[in-house]
Amino acid sequence: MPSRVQSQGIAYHEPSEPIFYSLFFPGTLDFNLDLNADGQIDFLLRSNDPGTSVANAALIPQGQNGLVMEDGFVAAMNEGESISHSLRPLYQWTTAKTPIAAASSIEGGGTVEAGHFVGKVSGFMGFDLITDGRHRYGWLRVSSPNEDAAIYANVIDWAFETDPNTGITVAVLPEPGAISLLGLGAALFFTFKHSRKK
Ligand SMILES: [Ca+2]
Repeated sequence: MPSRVQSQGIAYHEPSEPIFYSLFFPGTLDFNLDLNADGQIDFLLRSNDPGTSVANAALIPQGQNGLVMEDGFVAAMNEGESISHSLRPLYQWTTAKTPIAAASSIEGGGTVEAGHFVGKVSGFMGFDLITDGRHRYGWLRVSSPNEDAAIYANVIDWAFETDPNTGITVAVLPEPGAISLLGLGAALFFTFKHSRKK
């Protein structure tokens, strides 16, 4: 399997509509994520999966798609980590529905939270879009306005490597000219973000 480090083509996307999960959402809420904009839903982002009795959020792969998991929860990956066929030993690929976070109320007030996004302002989820046995690896960034992505977070942006079976590095984007952008809105947003970062 080829494992080129150099990125040839990265598709970057910033959602035009708010996409979020909230463990306080009253009932189950799904967002359909079509990450490569081909009309096929790739993942469901679910608030409060009814399969468990505690408040939760989950990422649900569709078809053969995969996500990066750590100890039974969606991994909260960091900038600079690589996503490819082989992952760091603490991570695993899974095609199963995987909780992002869970929270239960305790007597006397407060909550007990579980998952890798507990207390994080933002983090990255690794994904694998599989079409005809070919893998396209990517990352999706979530950010929490109340600084706890185990309770509530918005999807900020995502990117994936368009060359099949080629790894991607979390949050690393090539120069703007080398990116195949999905729509003008994404182009404008990227330019803004890129210049602000420097
Ligand atoms: Ca799709």
